[in-house]
Amino acid sequence: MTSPPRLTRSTTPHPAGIVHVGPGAFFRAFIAPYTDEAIAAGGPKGEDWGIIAVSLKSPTARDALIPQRCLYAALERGPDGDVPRQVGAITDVLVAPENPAAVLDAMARPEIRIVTLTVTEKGYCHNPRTGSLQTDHPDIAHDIATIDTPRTALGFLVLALARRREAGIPPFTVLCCDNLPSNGAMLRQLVTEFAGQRDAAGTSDRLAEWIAGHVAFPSAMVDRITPATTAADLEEFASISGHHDAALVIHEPFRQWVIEDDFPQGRPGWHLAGAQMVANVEPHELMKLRCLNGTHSALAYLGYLAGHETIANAVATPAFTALCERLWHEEILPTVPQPEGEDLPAYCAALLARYRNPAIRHRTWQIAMDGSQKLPQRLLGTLRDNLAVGRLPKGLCLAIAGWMRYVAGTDEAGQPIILRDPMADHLKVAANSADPVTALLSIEAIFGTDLAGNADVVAAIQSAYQQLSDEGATKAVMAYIEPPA
Ligand code: CS2
Repeated sequence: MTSPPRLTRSTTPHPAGIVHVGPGAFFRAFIAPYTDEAIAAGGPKGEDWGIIAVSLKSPTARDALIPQRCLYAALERGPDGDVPRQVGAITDVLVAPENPAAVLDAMARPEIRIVTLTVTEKGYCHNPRTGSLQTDHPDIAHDIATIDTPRTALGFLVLALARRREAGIPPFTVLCCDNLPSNGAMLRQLVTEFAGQRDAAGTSDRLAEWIAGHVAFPSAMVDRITPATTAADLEEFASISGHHDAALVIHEPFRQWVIEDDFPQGRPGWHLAGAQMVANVEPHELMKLRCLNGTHSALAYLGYLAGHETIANAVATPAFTALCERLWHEEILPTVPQPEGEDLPAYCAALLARYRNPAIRHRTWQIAMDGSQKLPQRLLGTLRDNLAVGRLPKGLCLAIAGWMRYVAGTDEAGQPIILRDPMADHLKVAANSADPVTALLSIEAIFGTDLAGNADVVAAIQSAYQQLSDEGATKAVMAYIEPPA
């Protein structure tokens, strides 16, 4: 590793122009560094884009960052070594449950022109299959009624927008940076639905209409592999650098940010840092969600069951490499429209090299989390597009069966799997019933109704599930890549 930076700030923090919700590792490895570089490249005019980070849950990020004056190192780990960088875009960190008023005040300030979000799929409290608001979610029900103490991202956005309307301040632009399809359009729909519920309850007046007419929700595709930082990473970094960095993040060299350029109140010069500003991000999103996240989830479930702790371990085996290659070339790429400027086969070859990066220990267990929220956009849309042209994609069915085996909660050695999913209780019951495939496929919030009604799909998933149970994941993957003659 080249000599790591000291955590020093030579100038005062930049004035804030952005509030970011969800200050986890991905934000610190991606949005903050891009913004830092944009500020540096933008000269004096680019300076007022500092970021106030907001945690909706725990104080962890605040407790790590504030004692370090919001400075931290982002450590790029490539096959050829490590490159540490100091990131300085963050100006403050707020913890919403401790002081929701401070968060609303920050979001309502005129100089805040953008609110960015990385709250993970489940943070939007939507039905993963349809994208509509889960009005029976306890936090959403609470936030629809509250005047000043929201708990959810949607609650904060809508209450802050309402305040700005009342004060005659133009609305901020909302930039969703989570791995969801058409994420801007989806968030616009959720925010207006939520505001509509408040209008109906009499807590606001025609707010939904105002939001729909005045607030921009550009979509974005985000990409950088960022495993959770472990205690061992912190120790290793401290021993090399000589200082403890509680907010350290570790990421791969690659990054890609494709953003719809719709920022009525202006934006940082993210393009100066390499972000691609486009008119329509959808083809880029589909490419990434299906090629990267789709195979990531397949590797996570099948790899975990086969005993691989990390993605790099899984793709170090010929069987799991061949699994990815067959999935891409036979089942995924035929469903992906051509994004401008991308070479799809080369994109997939580069993905394999990224997965193989031995310096990135991305745990299969981490990616396996929240499958109920991830399957629809990662695997099920691709499955449906194959069915629409008369193809039965057996590899996707195997990946779905892998998820079904995984959520049953016991691995191939009989050890318990710690299942993290907002639907965990429901999934465990279904997965441990007499006919797990039928029981899981009938969960409409994940699968809709069409897949359970397709006899070919049901048979393919049943057969893959049986094979996984009888012979284990490695053999099931081998049988898919080399079907018996
Ligand atoms: C991963 C993603 O955790 C997961 O589910 O598939 O976080 C993935 O690493 C990123 O989308 C890469 O950009």
